Amino acid sequence: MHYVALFVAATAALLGANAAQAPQHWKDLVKQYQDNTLKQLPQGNCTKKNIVTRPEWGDLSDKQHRKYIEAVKCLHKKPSIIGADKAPGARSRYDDFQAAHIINTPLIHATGSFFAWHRWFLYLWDKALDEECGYSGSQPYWDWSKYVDLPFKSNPLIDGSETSISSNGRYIPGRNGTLQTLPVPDSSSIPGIFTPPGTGGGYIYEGPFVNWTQHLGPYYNQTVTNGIKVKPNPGPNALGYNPRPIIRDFNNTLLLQLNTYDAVVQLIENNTSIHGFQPSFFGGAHLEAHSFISGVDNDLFTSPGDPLFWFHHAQVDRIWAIWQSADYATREAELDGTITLTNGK
Ligand SMILES: [Cu+2]
Repeated sequence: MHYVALFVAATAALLGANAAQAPQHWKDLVKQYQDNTLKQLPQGNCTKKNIVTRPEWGDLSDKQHRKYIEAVKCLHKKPSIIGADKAPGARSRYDDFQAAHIINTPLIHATGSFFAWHRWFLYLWDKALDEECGYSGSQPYWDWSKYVDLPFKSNPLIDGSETSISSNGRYIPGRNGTLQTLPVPDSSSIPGIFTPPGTGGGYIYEGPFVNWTQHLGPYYNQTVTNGIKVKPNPGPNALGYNPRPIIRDFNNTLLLQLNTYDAVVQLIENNTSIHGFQPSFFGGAHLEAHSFISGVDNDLFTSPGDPLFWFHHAQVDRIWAIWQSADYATREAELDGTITLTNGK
């Protein structure tokens, strides 16, 4: 695979996107992104011919779905190399990625490095899928808007079939939402992240990831009160060994607020500076989709433990790339803030 930068890599993925129900304005933004990105080529070793593309899951064939699922399971079988000093609970190469996210969480969320760190993280993930597990494609994205007003079973990514990333958790009634406090010195002055209960709350029960075991986390022990009792992590900073299946709690209401095509267009158009774009996106569409997935995704630290994380963040990266492409000269290297969570406030 050839990489220059992932904003370049992501370009041609959009060429295959099925945006049939998308408003014209959104299609124009996507077209502008493709044109402006291709105009920059060749760049280094990257040309129009070898550019890496990111597809939307629904645009891939079942055969391609199976290959991807196989590669993720392969990373989950390969032994961890991160080292017990860093992450004593890590058992697999998959866990190494989750551990890196846990360890870096306070530096990479609501900080200047949020977008760029996660772009690099996706790049390393792609590289591991390719070099360690022989997956020749690139991480597909989850187009939230494409399925947002349909039952989640309409989305082949989460329809629970053998070619999906499994589906919802079993429904558990009578739950409260979860509240994550932020890992800052005086968290009492900063509102946490509240997620209301959704339509699942239990373990996933259909599709290829039913027998998947997560090993690290949780960081936030309040998830214990949200339906299934999750054992607190026995190690330091959620990095001890704590095997358990995946919990999900899909909630379309959350996506309908900030993840529709119209909302995403507004996010891009209304924010001409990174200082508006990043906080609006981080606290808006980005968080809503994490909360839609729920389970381990109600945990800022451990969210990559659910394989849906990669699809969600490929879409976050795509939206950032579309925003950047409107004015590469200014926006390509523009960052918002320091590397202290919430900028030390
Ligand atoms: Cu993250």
